[in-house]
Amino acid sequence: MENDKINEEETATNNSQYSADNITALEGLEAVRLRPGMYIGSTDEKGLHHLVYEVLDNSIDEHLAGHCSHIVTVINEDNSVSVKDNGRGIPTGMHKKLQKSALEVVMTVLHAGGKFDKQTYQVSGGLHGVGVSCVNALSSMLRAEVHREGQIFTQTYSKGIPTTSVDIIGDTDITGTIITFRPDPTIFTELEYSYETLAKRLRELAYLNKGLHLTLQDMRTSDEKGEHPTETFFSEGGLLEFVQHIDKQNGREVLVDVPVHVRGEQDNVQVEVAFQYNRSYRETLRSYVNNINTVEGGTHVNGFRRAISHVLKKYGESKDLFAKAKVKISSEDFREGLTAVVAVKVPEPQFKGQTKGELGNPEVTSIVSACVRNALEIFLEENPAAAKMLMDKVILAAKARSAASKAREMVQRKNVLTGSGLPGKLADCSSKDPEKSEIYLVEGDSAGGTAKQGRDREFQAILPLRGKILNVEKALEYKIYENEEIKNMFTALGVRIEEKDGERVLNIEKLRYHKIIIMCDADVDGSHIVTLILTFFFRYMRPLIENGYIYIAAPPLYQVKKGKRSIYCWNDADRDQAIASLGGDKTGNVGIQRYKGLGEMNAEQLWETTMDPVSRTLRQATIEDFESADATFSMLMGDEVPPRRAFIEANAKYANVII
Ligand code: 0RA
Repeated sequence: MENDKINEEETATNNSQYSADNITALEGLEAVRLRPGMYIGSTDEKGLHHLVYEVLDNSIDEHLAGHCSHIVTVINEDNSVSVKDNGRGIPTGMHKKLQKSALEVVMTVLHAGGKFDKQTYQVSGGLHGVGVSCVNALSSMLRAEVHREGQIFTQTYSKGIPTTSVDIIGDTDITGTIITFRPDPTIFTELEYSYETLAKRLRELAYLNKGLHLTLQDMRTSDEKGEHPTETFFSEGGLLEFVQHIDKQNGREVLVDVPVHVRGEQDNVQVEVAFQYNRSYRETLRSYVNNINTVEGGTHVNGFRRAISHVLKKYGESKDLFAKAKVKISSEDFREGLTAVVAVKVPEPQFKGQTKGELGNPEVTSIVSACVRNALEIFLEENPAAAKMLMDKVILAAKARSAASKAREMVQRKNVLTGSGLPGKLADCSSKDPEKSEIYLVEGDSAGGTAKQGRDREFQAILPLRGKILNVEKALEYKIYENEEIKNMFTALGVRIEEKDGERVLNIEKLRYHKIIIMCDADVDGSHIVTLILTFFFRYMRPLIENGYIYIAAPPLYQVKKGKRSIYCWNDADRDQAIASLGGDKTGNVGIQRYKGLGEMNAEQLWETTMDPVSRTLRQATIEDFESADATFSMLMGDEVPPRRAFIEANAKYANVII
């Protein structure tokens, strides 16, 4: 049947068919240009990078087919990108039905994708796998160069339409494909590639495709020796090394030296999972379907979690450990300190969820679950000492969870009982409309006092925080409810943590302010306090960040004064400009005040510079990338010093503080 169809297509070569197909191809490319978001997600920075991932996908397919060992991605000087592989090369022979080179078909026909012969791993519904023709349609220029059968073939396109024929430009003794494309500036709102973004994806792809060398080179910059930044990503151990990398990057100490690593296949679904436990209290789980990161998880992740809970619970019960320890175990307890990567390959994945980042195929759950169950049972049997450590950890997690639940109840119940329930230190605003109301969380009682004098009482509330708040990254949850400053934040904000199906969720229905502004001194201690407060919001009140309610105030660093004229400055460059504009130079004439802390400003100055909505600068806290934010908080607030020092040294130049 399948063969019949192909034969029929190959022989249908009459002219009307040919031109009709051409029109269809053009319509296809036009559709991509009209609604690029439908094909590549967006036309911002994300979409721009997506073009590269799309081209890489084809080369990785060659690797999966066993024909490609090295892929080189080059960011060219003009922000065009070249992806070069040593695969078999895109076929260049005549496509019988369309009467043109297969190369042209692959590059110009939507969904031809170059994968005529393997429909198996075509991704539908997700954002990848739309094919290199989409990239072509969205590029002002694309050039394909194919080394195959001893010859070099090239063709060039503009907006997906060929501008040359397929030309033979020379001889070659290698095979492979080089795609160079320049994203169309009339489509994309951002045109500059980020080395870091591409490096992160290539690193991930190296772990997901062990044995494949992935090189990234940036021609836009060079060092003193004239050499361009270049990195090659390669993993021999695949996911096993991936979980080790994640824990190392997060500065986490592992419980057992070697991760559990499983591979299996059933009904055409390939499963690969690696996981290990560390001494932290967090779960870090990354999941992939056909090399695509599934940020919202899905059936593969459910299968993994089900297996972990099932096997560990059975093991503990068989040894009567939970009853002896007098704890009631919940599935959450098996997730504390767990780092895992779950990667599956599914022939026809269905993606759902808000960002299409969740796998929907129900059959995958039991396939992953069975695979992981087996491996974990064997692991526990073979490593009794590790099993004992794991069980101790699970029991501790259950105890801590129960303590946290009680402590939370105490704090949250007390609020209801004590009338207004608002903290004594809070100077509330008169407005009761959360959308119009703001709260300043201010470092120290003295600056808090100044802010209370300087504010607009109608809509600005002030909550002074004493000194450094608790580092929640290192504290068990129940400890945070014993902390005065944290308790005050819960009550002042009017939010509560509730348990739904064993998960903790933040209820923000009664949130009292839609702007929560952290205001600290512009010095090292102040920055530390901002980080501590952000860590608290990230770990326990993340929806407030996700909804865009969290801001950081920016007090000025200098006041430059001459006579009655004064200019506030937020950095050294502005200061120098202010000095010049007031007719002074660095040696004097002009008065320069350097503000080390909020306390050096009077109420009026604080209002003018930092609190007046008309003139203040607020920085909104956002989460661009959950995984790297998670890793950064762990690393900044955790135990390991070297990664923290490296981060501070690398990022000090962005910090707007006086050291
Ligand atoms: C179709 C068939 C074959 C290879 C490819 C496409 C192919 C596509 C791309 C895109 C970028 N690099 C690529 N490398 C290969 C197999 C051809 C054969 O059987 O030799």
